[in-house]
This record gives sequence, structure tokens and C-alpha cells, in this order.
Amino acid sequence: MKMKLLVLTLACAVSLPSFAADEPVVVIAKADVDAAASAVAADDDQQTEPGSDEVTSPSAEDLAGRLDSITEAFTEARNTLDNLNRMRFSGYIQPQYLNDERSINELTGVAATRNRDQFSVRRARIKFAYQFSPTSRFIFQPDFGTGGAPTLKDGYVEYTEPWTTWRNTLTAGQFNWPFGFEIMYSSSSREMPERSNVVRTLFPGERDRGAMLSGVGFGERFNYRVAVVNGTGTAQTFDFNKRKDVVARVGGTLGPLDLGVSLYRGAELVSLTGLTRGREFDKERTGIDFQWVTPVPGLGVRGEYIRGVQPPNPGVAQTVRAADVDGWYAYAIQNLGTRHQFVVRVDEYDPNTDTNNNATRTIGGSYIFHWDANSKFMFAYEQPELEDSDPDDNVFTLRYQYSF
Ligand SMILES: [Ca+2]
Ligand SMILES: [Ca+2]
Ligand SMILES: [Ca+2]
Repeated sequence: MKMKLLVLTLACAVSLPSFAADEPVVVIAKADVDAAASAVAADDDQQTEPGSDEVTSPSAEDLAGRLDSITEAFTEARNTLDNLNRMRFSGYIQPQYLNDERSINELTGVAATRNRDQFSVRRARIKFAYQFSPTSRFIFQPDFGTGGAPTLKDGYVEYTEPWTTWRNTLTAGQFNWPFGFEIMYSSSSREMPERSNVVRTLFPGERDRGAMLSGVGFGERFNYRVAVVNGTGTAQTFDFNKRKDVVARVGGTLGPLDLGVSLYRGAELVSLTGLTRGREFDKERTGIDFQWVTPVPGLGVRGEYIRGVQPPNPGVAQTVRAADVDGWYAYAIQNLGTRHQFVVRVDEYDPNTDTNNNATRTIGGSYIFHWDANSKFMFAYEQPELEDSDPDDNVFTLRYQYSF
């Protein structure tokens, strides 16, 4: 009985550290257990010398057999643990209350109602990542928030080459358009409830399907992403035209300043009055973005400017042309300690730079209180106004977020 205990203790002592450590330890652990087993067996031999007549004392073979099965069990547990270790789960949920000046009581069905004052779950996402080796990765992220049925947000595989320090990676599937900063910045980290007007308008849904090449170089001071995508985003299940769009961003870091230049070139098929099969329009965006950690303690500033050519909305007359559009945003984020964030954001979107008084400028701000490492409260207010008027469309959002 004592022997068994000793063997178990030994096996545990040998295996435990290997649970915490990485890959190859399992072999060493097993070898150690084997060594311990033979030592115990040798010890046992000496004890069962003539004269000692214990009836129940297990034989060396017995012990070795038991040890083998223990080792086997541990190896199995170890393999399971390895498998779990390759899997990463993260997620967040955003319950919120929204108050919008545009709200009107209306009983014409959920989709048609013009009341926007309500409680909702804005986003409820779980992200699964599985990484078998450093050279390949699987990402899957559905969203169960607003919108009824769950939708796929991220769904892609990554292959990273092991030969250079650039970590050149091929991504295939559904992923964020590699353009600017705000598109790729996670909604769980963003300091305002929604992305700025210009980004929401020109990149609805923020994602598309395609293939992307990306990498980092020069001591991580330079990064690039180039993608070929459908161009239809994720609201549609397929691409309406044969042409594929190209989108790219190159970025650089100069100490506390990050800079990026982005490009999008493509074509969209739009159905027009009397031409339902559609006509192709140029779809172009060019952008610059920066993120700066200022010398003022806790103060960060970021901004982005995008200009482009936007195809008309479906169903308009055949004489309508694509419009020159532009927009920008600027954030100032002041952190006070680890719990308080004060944020101001100004953004503007002009749906036609050749027409006057049609741009919308939104001034917004938020206060974020970090309850603990996982949860935070956001109080945000936004006031959009046109160049020559200020409609009643201000929005107050109270949002709680729990993430892990
Ligand atoms: Ca296309
Ligand atoms: Ca204008
Ligand atoms: Ca307003």
C-alpha cells in the first residue's frame, strides 16, 4: 500500500509541472516515471528477501503494470490538455439602453417601428481560435446580438510562413477589410458605442470574403495587408459581379506615432430604374490614419481621413452618377488612472463633395468606468448636425460590457 502511494506521489510530482509547461515535457515526464518505477522495483526486490513473508505485498511486475497504466492515463490527460491548450475562447456581451430623439411610437411591426428607445443586446460574441502549430490558425466568431438570427462575423484560416522574420500570413475566408484603423479596431475596445459615420457608410459591416496577404517587418515598425475580396461585404450571400475588389493598407510606427495609408479599388453592380440587371460603378476609397500617444499623461489622439467614389443607391434613375465623397473623424481619449476614460469624438461625412450643405458633422463624447478587468460601463452622447440645420436626432447610449 505504501509503495502504491509512493509511486502515485512520484508520478504526480513528475507530471504536475508538465501540465503547466509546454509541449515536449511529456516525454521527459514519462521517462522520469519509468525511472522511478525501476527504482521502486529494485527497492521492492531487496525488501522481499528471504525471511520476509508479507502475503499482500505486490510483486515488481504488478507495480510495473500499475505504473504503466498510470503513465498511460497521464499521457492521455496530457494529450487532452494539449488539445485544449491549442483552443482559445474569448467573448463579450453588450447589453444597452438607447435613447434617440428620432423615436416615434408606432405599431407597424418590429422591423418598421420608428421607436428606437429601447433595451437591447448590441453585440454578443464568442470567438474560437484553434492553433495546432505556429504556422496555421483557425478563427470563428459568430454574433448573437441585435439582428435576430446569429450571423458570422469572422470565419477564416491563416497560414504563416516559418522561413522569414516577416511572418507573412495568408488569410482566407471572411475577415475585416484591411483599411484604416477603425474598421479593424475591436468593438469591445472602441471608446464610442459605434464606429464613425464615414466608416459605417463606406464600409458597412466592416467585413468581406476573400484572401489576404499580410506581414510585419523592420523590427515590427512596418506592416502591410493586401486583400482581394468580393466587394459585396457580408450583407449579401454572394458577389453580383465577376470583378473582385482590391483593398490594402501599409502602416508604420515612429515611436509614439502610428501612421497608415489605405487604398480600395473596385466596382459595384447597381440596379437602376429600367435596368434591373444593373450597371457597374467605380467604388474607390483612399485613406490616411494616425494614432498618437501624446506626451500628456494618459492622453491618446487618433484620426482618419477617407475620400472616395461611391456608387449610387439601387433603384435610382439611369442618369445618376457615382458621387465623390469624403469624411473624417478625430478622437481624444483621456485616461485617468486605470478606471476612468473621458472621450471626445468629432466626425464628418459628406455624401457629395460637389453639393453644398449636405455633410453631417457629429460631436460626441463618452465616459467609461471600468468596474473590473472584465466589465465596464459606458455613458455616451452624440449630436449629429447638418451644415445648415440641426435635426432632432441626438442619441444617448448607456452600455454595459462584460468581456473575457
Ligand atoms: Ca465584386
Ligand atoms: Ca457636400
Ligand atoms: Ca442633431
